[in-house]
Amino acid sequence: MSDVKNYEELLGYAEKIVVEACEVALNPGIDLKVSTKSNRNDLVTAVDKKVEEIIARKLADVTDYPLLGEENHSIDSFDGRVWVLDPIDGTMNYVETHRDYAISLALCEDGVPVLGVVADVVGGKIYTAIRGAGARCNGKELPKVDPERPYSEAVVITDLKEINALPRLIEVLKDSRGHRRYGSAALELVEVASSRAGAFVHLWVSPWDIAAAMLICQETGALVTRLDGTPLDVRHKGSILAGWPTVHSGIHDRLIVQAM
Ligand code: 2AM
Ligand code: CA
Repeated sequence: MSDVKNYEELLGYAEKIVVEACEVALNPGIDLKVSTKSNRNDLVTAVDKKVEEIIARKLADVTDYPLLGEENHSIDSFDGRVWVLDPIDGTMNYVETHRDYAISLALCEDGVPVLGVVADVVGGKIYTAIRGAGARCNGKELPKVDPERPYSEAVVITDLKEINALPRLIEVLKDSRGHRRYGSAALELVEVASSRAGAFVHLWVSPWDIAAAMLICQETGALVTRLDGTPLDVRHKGSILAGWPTVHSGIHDRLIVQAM
């Protein structure tokens, strides 16, 4: 085992491993064997498990950090360095629409993402970030988001499930450019980082859904919190509100502050 410590080197390994895993997702060579988890639309396939196994093995060749993976890898604690992996984020899309799914890999230090890779597998885009050093897409620096672009110019990414749980969202969305939904939290977050969407609202994300993409957002100047505006601790499942600064406060004020 090599003694790999520095972020650039680690990101290089992570990116290479994720790019190789994209080929497996695109050409898995095995039966999908789709099954359900928490509900009929929460899917897992043999490919989710295969991608996770391959990435776990390759990570273990270069570091001895523990791995938290959605399908098969648990950790005792988030202390120190921990890899956090979603082998396929957007499994429903993987099975049904064959696009808009991601491989998401982050390295956390004491529960804080310090580097991240999100692969838009079908779109052929690899988003990366190192804490404090900016975010990139296919190697090219992602420009900062516009901190003053108003809520009225923002497309908001959210879903019927959020609207059902928060009926006020319907009124809030009327002030925006409208809403969209892609079905992969990691890809939805990089839409915000890439300035194509102004905000992303989801009520039930897990660490592996957001660890990498949240850092990519933060490195472009987007704000990432819980829906109520409190800090987001990626170690725990819960809500997320990510957005360009004015759009983040625009949603928070309309949805939370004005409701009080
Ligand atoms: P997944 O595809 O890895 O399960 C879709 O709503 C987005 O939310 C996806 O990023 C999906 O990740 C995530 N998600 C988290 N919990 C989920 C659940 N119980 N059912 C479906 N999607 C879930
Ligand atoms: Ca997944």
